[in-house]
Amino acid sequence: MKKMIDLIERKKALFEKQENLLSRINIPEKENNGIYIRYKNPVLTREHVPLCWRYDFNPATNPYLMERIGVNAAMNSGALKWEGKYILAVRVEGLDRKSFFAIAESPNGIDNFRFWEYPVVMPETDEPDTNIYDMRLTAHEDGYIYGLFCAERKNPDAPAGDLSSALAFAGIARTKDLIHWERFPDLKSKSQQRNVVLHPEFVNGKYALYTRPQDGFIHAGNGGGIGWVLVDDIRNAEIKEEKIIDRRYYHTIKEVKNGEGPHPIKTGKGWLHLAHGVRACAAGLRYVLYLYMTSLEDPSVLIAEPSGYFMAPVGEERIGDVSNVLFSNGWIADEDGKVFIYYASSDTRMHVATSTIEQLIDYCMNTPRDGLCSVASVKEIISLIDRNKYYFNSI
Ligand code: BGC
Ligand code: BMA
Repeated sequence: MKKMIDLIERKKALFEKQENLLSRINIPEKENNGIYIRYKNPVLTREHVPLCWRYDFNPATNPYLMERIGVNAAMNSGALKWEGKYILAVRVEGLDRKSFFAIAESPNGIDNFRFWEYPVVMPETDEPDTNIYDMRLTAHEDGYIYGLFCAERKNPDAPAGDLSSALAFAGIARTKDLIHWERFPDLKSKSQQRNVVLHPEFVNGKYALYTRPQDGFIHAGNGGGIGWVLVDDIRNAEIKEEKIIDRRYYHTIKEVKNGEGPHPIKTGKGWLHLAHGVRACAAGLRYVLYLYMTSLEDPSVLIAEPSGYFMAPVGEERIGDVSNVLFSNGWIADEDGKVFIYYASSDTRMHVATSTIEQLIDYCMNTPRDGLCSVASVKEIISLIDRNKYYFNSI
């Protein structure tokens, strides 16, 4: 009897604790750099994942009220404003290292994110996926919502005993309700592909993709950066021609690799892009976020390339399963120009920062370009000091 009461108490406490977390109000950080405002609490963590996905609440089959199916992380989420709600297509990763997608929604985009009742059942192609992750959502002008994600499988040519060598493919699926998904064949590509993103509009009557060709699973090799591809049929997508639109350069934040984040936002001044850049250091790979812009007439033409990172991990963001990582595959632009940037820190949890289209364009257009060497950086600073002298003398 005592044991039964204990179980009831523990179950009650679990639900209460989670409800407090889910309904917690988020507040903006006081300090900001004029470019964006970070919010204090993560918007999603593994603790947000519904208890019914993790616990068997039948005392007969789970007398110790053990967590049966643990969750390791809630991270890299696609985003979409849908039916007035802020939607995240979350990469949920189990203790077993397998990722899957689950939809969470919030009424205001900054707190009260709640998962839907069931995780997404993503159909497979003829070749089953071992792991799926990092979905980008695009409400395309053809009327469907597309989800493009990485489908990872073991490399069949790996030497015996090599249980790490993998191949990355771009999975393609679409839906109308975010519940029922129709899967198409993976993008046909000579290179490995992760971080493939669908542009929201047709370009010359074709579907347009941001790609990220790599020679290997981890190493870019000759893959020069973020690519641009037009495909005739998204239900059977194949890369015929791929041009690099945002290159990697020596001694920059994207020296080792880069990849498109969510699909770009259309603004009066051009397409606004959010991407991640990776460099190597003694502690491993460091992932930061950066912005760039391309032309409205031709979304594959760069028009603004601010130097350096836009956001990098700070405070607790620095620590997690894969430390020193910020990754974003989702943002939402509201009608009034407010932008919600959803980013994951250290492959562990999700956060939000807000800005406006106007501020982000200003940032892209007026941040100096990367001069690619220290002398050029110093020149930019001196030019700013001199302009500031004039400014101070003139008021
Ligand atoms: C992981 C990803 C990671 C990739 C490259 C995959 O197995 O699931 O999170 O980006 O490897 O390191
Ligand atoms: C990558 C991404 C992400 C991840 C990052 C850091 O290659 O595709 O899944 O956040 O590595 O581990």
